[in-house]
Amino acid sequence: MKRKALITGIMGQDGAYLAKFLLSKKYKVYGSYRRNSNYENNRLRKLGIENKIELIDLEINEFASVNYVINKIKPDEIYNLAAMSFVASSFEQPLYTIHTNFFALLNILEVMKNSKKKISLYQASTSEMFGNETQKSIDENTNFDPASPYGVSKVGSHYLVKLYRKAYNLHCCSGILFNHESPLRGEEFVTKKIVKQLSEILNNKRKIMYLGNIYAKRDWGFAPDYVEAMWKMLQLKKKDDFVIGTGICYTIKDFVNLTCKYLKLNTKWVGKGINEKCINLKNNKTIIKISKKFYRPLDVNHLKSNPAKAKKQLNWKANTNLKTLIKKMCDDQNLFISLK
Ligand code: G4F
Repeated sequence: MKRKALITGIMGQDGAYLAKFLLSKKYKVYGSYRRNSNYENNRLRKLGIENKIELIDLEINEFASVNYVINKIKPDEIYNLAAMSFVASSFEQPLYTIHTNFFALLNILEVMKNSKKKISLYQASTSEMFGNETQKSIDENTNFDPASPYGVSKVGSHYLVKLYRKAYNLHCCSGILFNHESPLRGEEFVTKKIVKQLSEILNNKRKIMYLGNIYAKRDWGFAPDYVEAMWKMLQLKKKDDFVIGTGICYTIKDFVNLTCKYLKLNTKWVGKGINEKCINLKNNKTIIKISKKFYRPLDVNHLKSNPAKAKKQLNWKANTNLKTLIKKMCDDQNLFISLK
């Protein structure tokens, strides 16, 4: 009998890579998407797996819908990746963020609690839960101090998982994933925005890019490495929570500079604060400016993981460094531009 996995949020970056990974492990994969959302399976198509997955229409905020789908499929494993995951938007849509990220998980946990079948659940926790708590490496014992409605919603969910594990002995765990990117990353996130817009500038399809806080530091890994960690967590007999990251962090400005280097754009930064800008030395034109529009009411300035527990207990480590990640993203972007 094939093992059955249900992935909520299958249309996102992680959902698509995880589906591909689970298919390679011979799972029967079910993927849920929102009834009212624009049905976009371009990521699944790009990975060549759109016909290998059973897509399920699920309204994750409705208990009846969650109850019906889980009892119909009877999955062995559930990966709850459905979320309002863009931190900046969570300031504009706090209620929607908390509903989608907190109450949806509660629906799943309640169904699991009442189910006779042993179901394992992976919950997508995040480094955004730590906020500006620390400048040091973050591990599973670091205090939470969320700096956005998104971070708050994820802290709540994180504690729900712990509570249901302890109180009802449910097989559930949370992966505290630091930023993870890929060619499938959405354009609203800063890495994809930088790669896409600099590639457009290089190809004379755009003149200028605007960024916000370029001094924030992030610990960026490669999404396909991270979905393997999700699966490994669910294979543990005794479920536990893990920090997943590379252990190295860079500023947004570093990411820009490494991308320019890979694209062979010879650039120089001048000015300070809101007036800082980046100049293309080939023609002396400004290609990057800072805009207040992309600043958040509160930002997380420093995120760096300590993934030692995952290395020891899951035998997992990030295999892709930032330079390789940028190369993968740029090569994909430029192939896309050249095919247009
Ligand atoms: O790419 P970002 O939007 O990702 P952020 O906020 O770190 O969140 C991502 O990673 C989290 C894991 O830590 C996930 F939980 C979350 O769902 C998401 O996947 O922004 C990164 C940094 C921020 O400090 C932001 O202020 O880049 C800064 N930034 C500067 N200019 C910008 C921009 N971010 C965006 N999106 N767009 C800009 O123009």
